[in-house]
Amino acid sequence: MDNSLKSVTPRSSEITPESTYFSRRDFLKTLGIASAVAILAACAPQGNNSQSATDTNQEVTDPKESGLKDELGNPVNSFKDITHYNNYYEFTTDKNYVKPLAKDFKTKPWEVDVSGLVSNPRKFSLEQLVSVFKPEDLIYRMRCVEAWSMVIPWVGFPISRLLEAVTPTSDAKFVRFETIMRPDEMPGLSDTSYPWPYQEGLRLDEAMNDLAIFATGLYGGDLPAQNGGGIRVVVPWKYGFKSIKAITKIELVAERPKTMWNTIAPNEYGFFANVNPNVNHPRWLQNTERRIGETGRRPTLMFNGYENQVAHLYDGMDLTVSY
Ligand SMILES: Nc1nc2c(c(=O)[nH]1)N[C@H]1C(S)=C(S)[C@@H](COP(=O)(O)O)O[C@H]1N2
Ligand SMILES: [Mo]
Repeated sequence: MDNSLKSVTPRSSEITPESTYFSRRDFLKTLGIASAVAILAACAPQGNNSQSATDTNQEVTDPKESGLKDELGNPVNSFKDITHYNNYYEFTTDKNYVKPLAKDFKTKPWEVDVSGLVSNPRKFSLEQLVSVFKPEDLIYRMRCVEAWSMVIPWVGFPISRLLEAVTPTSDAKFVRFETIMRPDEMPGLSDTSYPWPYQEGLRLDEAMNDLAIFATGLYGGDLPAQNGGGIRVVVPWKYGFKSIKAITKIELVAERPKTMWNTIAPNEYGFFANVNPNVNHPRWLQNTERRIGETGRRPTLMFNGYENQVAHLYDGMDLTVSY
């Protein structure tokens, strides 16, 4: 994504420019007549090594063969699209080069620290998260603020489950997420014009909505480094930049937290950043989008098509302006 700061000039070749979540059972039903590869992938237990699991059996997943669709009937993107075209500024601003640059990024072991306004602050290993919260297959649309989109079969669990396990106090009003910083493995961190670490936040009621998840995998396997492994946030009704990758810290706070894109360019990237076809970005329209893997453009849907599940969170907010 690009922004208004002179010192930060990402190459943005990309200004042509997310109901229902499925239970594992529904997901498998949705498969219909599916390829053995996809069924194997969807049933595979979480492996031990993200790189090898994802690069062998899943590399070949063809969405047309898998038959996987979201609840609106849109086919999922291929494993290749999802893992070769990424926004991840800690590595590079070039979406086509995140994968090669992230190939040595260690997604295991992984630990997340949960602190702040909670009764039971604690650390979770990725293995603990998986065994306690039991991630499921969930197909969500992902709509980048840059006006491209994908449909992604995540493996994840509701953020609400983790929050309930640590018991937020009555003062907790927001959740803040922070991305890990490993300068030796993340070459993009050397660009000090960005206010690292990447940070994001949600209002507590947004974070408690069932659609907001922590993703620990995709296509039934582990979460590749370039998609935010060890563990990331996915909030499908918001622009993609809210779905923060590689989180190492979760903090419950009383005040609205600082977030990276909102700090860089508040007039372009609101804190709420709900997908809204009626509110244009200052420098481009938001009423259509380019679905990766398709030609032409499709209409962008209010709340990325999740209006029924989330519109109530914003009762009383003027949805004709950006936040
Ligand atoms: N830590 C971190 N998280 C991030 C980003 C980033 O640069 N760094 N980019 C965001 C943006 S702009 C988008 S569109 C999505 C892209 O996710 P994907 O590459 O898995 O499709 O990740 C989001 N999460
Ligand atoms: Mo994005």
